[in-house]
Amino acid sequence: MNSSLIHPSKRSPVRRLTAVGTLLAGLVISTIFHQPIVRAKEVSESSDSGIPERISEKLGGETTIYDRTRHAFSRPIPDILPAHRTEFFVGNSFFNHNWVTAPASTEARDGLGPLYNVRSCSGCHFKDGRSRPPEPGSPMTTMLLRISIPGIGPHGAPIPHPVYGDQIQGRAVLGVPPEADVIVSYQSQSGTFPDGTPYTLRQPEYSLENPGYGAFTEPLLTSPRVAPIMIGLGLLESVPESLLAKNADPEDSDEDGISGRMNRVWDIRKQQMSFGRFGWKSEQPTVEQQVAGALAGDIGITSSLVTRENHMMSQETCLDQPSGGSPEISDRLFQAIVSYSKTLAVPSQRNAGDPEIQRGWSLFLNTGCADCHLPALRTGTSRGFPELSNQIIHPFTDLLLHDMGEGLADHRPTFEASGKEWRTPPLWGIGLIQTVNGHSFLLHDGRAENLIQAILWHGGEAQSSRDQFMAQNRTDRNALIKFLKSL
Ligand code: HEC
Ligand code: HEC
Ligand SMILES: [Ca+2]
Ligand SMILES: [Ca+2]
Ligand SMILES: [Ca+2]
Repeated sequence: MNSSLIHPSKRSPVRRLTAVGTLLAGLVISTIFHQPIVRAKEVSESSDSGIPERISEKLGGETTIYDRTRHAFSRPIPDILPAHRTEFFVGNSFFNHNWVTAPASTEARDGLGPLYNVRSCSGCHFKDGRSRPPEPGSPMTTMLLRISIPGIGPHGAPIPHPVYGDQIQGRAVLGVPPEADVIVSYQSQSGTFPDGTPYTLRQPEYSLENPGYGAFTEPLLTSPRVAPIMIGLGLLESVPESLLAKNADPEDSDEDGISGRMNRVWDIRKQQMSFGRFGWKSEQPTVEQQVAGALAGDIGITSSLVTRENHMMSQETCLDQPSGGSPEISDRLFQAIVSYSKTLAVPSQRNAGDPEIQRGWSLFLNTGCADCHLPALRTGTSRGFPELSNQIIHPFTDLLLHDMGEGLADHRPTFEASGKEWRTPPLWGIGLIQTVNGHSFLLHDGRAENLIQAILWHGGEAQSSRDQFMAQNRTDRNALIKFLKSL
């Protein structure tokens, strides 16, 4: 990391927030919360993107909402511009509604498939939240399997499989064979913490069954991915590239074992390579391109940005299917979904004054978690979205790629991300997934059944951090987990 940053392990222990000793219940509106807020000035004085001693419970800056219910990920940012509010409601409607086969009387919503995964965005991002892996033995529906063949394609992109393309679509419109069922099975491994507490981990294995277009040619590269939470994406898009670049240390020149690299990916709008921010390997440069990719790849809806249907020329039955228009989604609706995806608010941290949570936060810093899960960033001037501009945010990500070791590797390079590298995922909202989505599965493929398992899978650059977590006593581990659950 950049040497101007204060390394957490070199700092004095985090000060207790004496004024905030009370346990807080219900909606957090009390003025004592103004106590721990890191003011913009403080962050800029300590370091641009550095590690503050305290974080505000307003994880999304002034765009934070106070909601800890099942709707916590579905709220627009407060003070949203009226024009964006309109787009938010239109976008919300199209995010949740099912696309139908063309031609249909509801012309604005037809064009589904011919190949698709699910019929709506919310089919995976249920309640704007996070999807879960399928039960062992059942076909994958709400997550997806990216595929490719070995080699490097144009601009460094993976090379699509000649028949099945770059993703398995397990469903298709009537008369068209679906591509395949992706089935997961798990192998359990167990071990014990140094203090004797037992744990188990499960390593997933995937198989492709019922192929609709002939056997899969080997070797096939695969990468399973669950759908992440939709909150705060406009904020993450607004963090200046220069700020993120400061945290990159591709050659690990400060020798702290952590490199952190930027992915450079193809930007369709700009027709040039751009910094990748979105997706588990940072393979999309903008929310807009991610949305266009999802429309085409996951639902089979073409847009002005991704004009091609998701099937390959060799999938002949697909070629005869009626189209829902050219493109299938109008620019107005497409932009409404993009705007919606940028303006979903981040919920506040809960119970920030709880002493155990504060201790967990200090352990988070001292265990090296914050080296990658960066606690504070600042957005720049967001073009077209003044309401997202100049915010101090606490996403707990550096948006950079890290080698996470063999255990998590997918061995499928994507642009500059190697088969072992993953983008640090934001941790805001992580403690509300159970409430909103009713499960606790974590990591890119949902293999971790809870927070502890997610940490234990950390390897590579995060190995030492993981080992420090393991070596903690149970009380400390619980405090750290409680802190994560407060996010
Ligand atoms: C089949 C499941 C599925 C559907 C349907 C789906 N997504 Fe996603 N979404 C994902 C997955 C998986 C990722 C992570 C992608 C990756 O790692 O490449 C993702 C990532 C995203 C991201 C980036 C989030 C981040 O933190 O990087 C956005 C934005 C997004 N989806 C929007 C949408 C929109 C809008 C739709 C509907 C047009 C949609 N998605 C439909 C599974 C889905
Ligand atoms: C070297 C960088 C790095 C360090 C250090 C690190 N992490 Fe992570 N963390 C990541 C990456 C990258 C992932 C995503 C891995 C994946 O999904 O395969 C991740 C995933 C997670 C997840 C799951 C998030 C999700 O949305 O599924 C949690 C929770 C987490 N880390 C917590 C921690 C904690 C707690 C620590 C300190 C003990 C820590 N991390 C240290 C990089 C890091
Ligand atoms: Ca279509
Ligand atoms: Ca395909
Ligand atoms: Ca380093």
